Amino acid sequence: DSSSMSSVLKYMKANRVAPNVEYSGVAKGKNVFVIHLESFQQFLIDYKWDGQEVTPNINKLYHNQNTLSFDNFFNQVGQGKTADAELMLENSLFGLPEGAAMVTQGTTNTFQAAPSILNQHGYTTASFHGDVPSFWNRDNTYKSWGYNYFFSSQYFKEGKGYNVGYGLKDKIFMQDSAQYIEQLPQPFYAKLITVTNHYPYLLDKQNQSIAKTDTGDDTVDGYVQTAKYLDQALGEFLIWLQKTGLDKNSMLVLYGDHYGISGNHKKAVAKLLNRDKFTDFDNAQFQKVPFMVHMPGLKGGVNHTYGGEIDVLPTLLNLLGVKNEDTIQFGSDLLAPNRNQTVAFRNGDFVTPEYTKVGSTYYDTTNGKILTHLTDVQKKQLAAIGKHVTEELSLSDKVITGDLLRFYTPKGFERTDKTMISYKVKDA
Ligand code: GP9
Ligand code: MN
Repeated sequence: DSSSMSSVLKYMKANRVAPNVEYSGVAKGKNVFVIHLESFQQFLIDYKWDGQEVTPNINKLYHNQNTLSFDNFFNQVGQGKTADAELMLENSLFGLPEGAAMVTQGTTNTFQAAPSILNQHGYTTASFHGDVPSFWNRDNTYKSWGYNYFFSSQYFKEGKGYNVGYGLKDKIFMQDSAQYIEQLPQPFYAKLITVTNHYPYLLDKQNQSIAKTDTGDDTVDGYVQTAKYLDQALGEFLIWLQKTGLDKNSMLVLYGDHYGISGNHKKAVAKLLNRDKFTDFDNAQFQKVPFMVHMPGLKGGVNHTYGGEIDVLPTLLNLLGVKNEDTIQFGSDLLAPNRNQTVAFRNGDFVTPEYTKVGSTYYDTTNGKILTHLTDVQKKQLAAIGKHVTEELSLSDKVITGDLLRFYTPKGFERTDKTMISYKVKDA
């Protein structure tokens, strides 16, 4: 209701952080590629196995001087996994404590999502994914978000051995997406959701080009193989971008959506990371995923700010020079000086540059040690951080469960008319 909305607005007013003006509009009018790296964790960056880099193309991009890379960027998903990541990235709203908001609210809710916002700035918006359109209710949610096009499995060629796990293999998917990308009016915002690097990390012999790891844990050991395959698919895609010249007028955004290896595989992970143990603190650190923005001429470097998926939309809108002052977004520009570096996890745990909370245990983030004797000052700080985390999560939940955005329209915002959008949706 409207009283919930006023508490949300009050929160926004108190917590809004001005973006980094040095980066405002540096990508104005550029095409945007958002590449969703399925289950891709930060530890894979520069990771070596079997005498080779697992992901050389992603590593190269990570270290490129025209890439803004982040090494303290966390996934913040809950049960909705990929769906939560998509929701956060394009709305700066948290996933729900249970289930996936794309499924439960995606069809009916009012959103002020990236595609709608960018449509108004002359962008054509399209999502690409090699699974059936109904998965995570994408076919309906994307209309609510304003996606002009949704290229799902319905649009891609089929063949023997083309699919593995949840959909089209990444190399075929990226290759086959090209014909549609080429036809998009520019500037466009195109999101490509890969899927091969998904549990249980299956891949045909022909496409395996690195040995499995040797932890002895079957749910873990194929991970490097599919991660490498994803990296190669991206490498081929980057070459295509160069061939078309699209690399020159496009901004490339890459992110990992969530962990590939869950906290239930401590022994195997310790072995992978060459450590003797893997604690709950290590597991919190293990939730880091890549976030990179690449563009010719962009002032890059590895940025150490603590942030996460909730912060992507304000970051991108600033780079694109889109005014973003009265929207309902729970994140902040990752490049903003003096931003709040508290990273909230869906279960109320959090990480900051100083503190890490896992359940009822607090750690010193700088060294991973358990804080056993909290000083009064620390107690106060932790209580304040905890309160902030609870507040942002519960207010975001109210926005979604109460469909509060239908009561509030940012200045000048116009939602893309859903009735004008249609995708091929014959389901398998
Ligand atoms: C399926 C894919 C997988 O279409 O996006 O989602 P996940 O299992 O990672 O949430
Ligand atoms: Mn996923």
